[in-house]
Amino acid sequence: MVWDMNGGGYPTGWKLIDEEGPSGEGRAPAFDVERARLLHQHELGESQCTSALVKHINAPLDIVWSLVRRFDEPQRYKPFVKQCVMREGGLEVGSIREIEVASGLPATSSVEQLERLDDDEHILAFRKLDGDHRLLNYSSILTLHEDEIDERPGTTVVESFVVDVPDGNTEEETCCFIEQLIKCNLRSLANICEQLPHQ
Ligand code: A8S
Repeated sequence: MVWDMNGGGYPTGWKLIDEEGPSGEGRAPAFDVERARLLHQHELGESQCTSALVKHINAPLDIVWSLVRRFDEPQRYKPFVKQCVMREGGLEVGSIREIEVASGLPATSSVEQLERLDDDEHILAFRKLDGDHRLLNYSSILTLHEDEIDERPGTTVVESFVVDVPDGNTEEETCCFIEQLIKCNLRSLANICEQLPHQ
């Protein structure tokens, strides 16, 4: 389920991925939402679309960040990544990875460049440079925010993207397709982090 957050303290249009149902909808986020909003502002060109998804994870931020920051190993949590090979660098800005996409998707590969990796602010941004897929000029930003619920350490993930709307598709189709993929990624990230042992 995706709840469109016009209330609850999130910016308009952000979509909260929440399997718990509408009860969680109105929960006031315990982090600086204005800062998050500023981090996820994209400049939108002509025929581009953008969206932002939000997922709460019941695990400390350090655990979530330890998976997310590994630009060289997206297969750790992204279920559609079959394999990843570094073409240039490792975790420094400018590094380039090539992903082999799992079967069943309208793509086979994606070449992606790390644009930002901030271990203090917990920000990761990358851009798709090339590959056999239809998502031209795709770039995304993922940020983590400490967000405890009932005094239990938690993390809110915000992931936003901007992309060209491919010829023959509508803005809505494009956004919807990408949102589905990101939702799978963030659910998988949550499942893994929530199962890892931590105090
Ligand atoms: C990500 C996000 C996305 C990845 C898309 C949207 C992609 O790598 C996959 C399937 C496609 O059809 C397009 O964070 C493309 O990776 C999984 C190859 C671009």
